[in-house]
Amino acid sequence: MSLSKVASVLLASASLVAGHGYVSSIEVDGTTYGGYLVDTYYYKSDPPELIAWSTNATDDGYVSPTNYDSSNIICHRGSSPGALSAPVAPGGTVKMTWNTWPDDHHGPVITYLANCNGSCSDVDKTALQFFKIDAGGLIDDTDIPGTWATDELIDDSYSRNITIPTDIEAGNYVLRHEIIALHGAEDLDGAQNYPQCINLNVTGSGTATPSGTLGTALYKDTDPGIYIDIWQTISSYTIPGPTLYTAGSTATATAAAVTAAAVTGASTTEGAAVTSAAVSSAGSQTKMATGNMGVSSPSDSTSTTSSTPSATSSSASSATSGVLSGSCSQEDYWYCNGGTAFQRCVNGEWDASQSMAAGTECTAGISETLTILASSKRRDVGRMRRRRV
Ligand SMILES: [Cu+2]
Repeated sequence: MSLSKVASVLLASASLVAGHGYVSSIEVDGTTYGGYLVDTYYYKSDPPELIAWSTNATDDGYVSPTNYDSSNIICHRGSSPGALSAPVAPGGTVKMTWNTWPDDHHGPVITYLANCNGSCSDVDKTALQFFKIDAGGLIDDTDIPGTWATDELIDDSYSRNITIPTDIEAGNYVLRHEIIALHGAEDLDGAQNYPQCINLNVTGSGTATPSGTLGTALYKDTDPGIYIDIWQTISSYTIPGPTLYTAGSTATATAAAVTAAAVTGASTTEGAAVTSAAVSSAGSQTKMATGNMGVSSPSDSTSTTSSTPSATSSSASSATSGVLSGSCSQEDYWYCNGGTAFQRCVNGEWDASQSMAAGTECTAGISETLTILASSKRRDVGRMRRRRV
């Protein structure tokens, strides 16, 4: 070990109280892979070969918005590609598990893919073009600073499941998974990005080649989902980054901006999740079914590799009323039934219908986020004390 590394060890030991996190374990289609244990492997002369990318972020720290145009934002500071890749089928599941996460570091959890166009083990990260495949943002703003995707992640044993699009072409991809902590984001450059990357080898016979965005062009410090005060009631939260890609759609940069109208009085009861409008995927309806008909299952890759919508799919058939049952393909999507009840796509199935809270209604239809319109009554919520870490 070099002297400088010894010095780094001592410094890192002194700053362990920081207590952020990193992805310590990855499950890909049922097989578990080790993450890059930065507080251990960085100091080893011969660390194990992994699907995970290495970094030198031994402080468990973050990348700040002032570095959004630097390569540090791509796969964390000083990152290098993993030597290995995990095979995954289209429609397969990747479960990213963090070693820990501080519960006051609220914010979105976002995941992207980028085609390496060859091996990922020696790819130039600055050339990778990422398309978003999964995103969770604000779930419920009843109690400031709200319930966020990070809180879901903590509740799920620090993990999040991500579904690989069913129609992307086979090849080697970098999966970029990221938490953005917003507890200090009311200040410009106060957000904290914690990106983590792994290598995947997507199998199958997909043909889709979604357009992507360079890592250094994903965000700006003034993005509405980056520069935001979560310590006051939020009428809508826009998940940052390019539009969510969903199988069967063509990914474009034109996010259908859905802005929740005057939600300041969102007087929801527990269970009525307020996820205010954010990324509405313009092409997402192509795989929705109407009424009680099932939606094509994520594992049904043969019918979804085609660019032509299948029989149960029509861009005009997005359900707006009636209880849905059976399978659904867009995990975590919401379905607002006629404005008065809602359901969610959980583990590939529509869950039980729940009534909207008194005085609220949702915008009918299926979308990534449930838009809730509140009665005109304002909530009387005092401004919560800030906690800064
Ligand atoms: Cu912190």
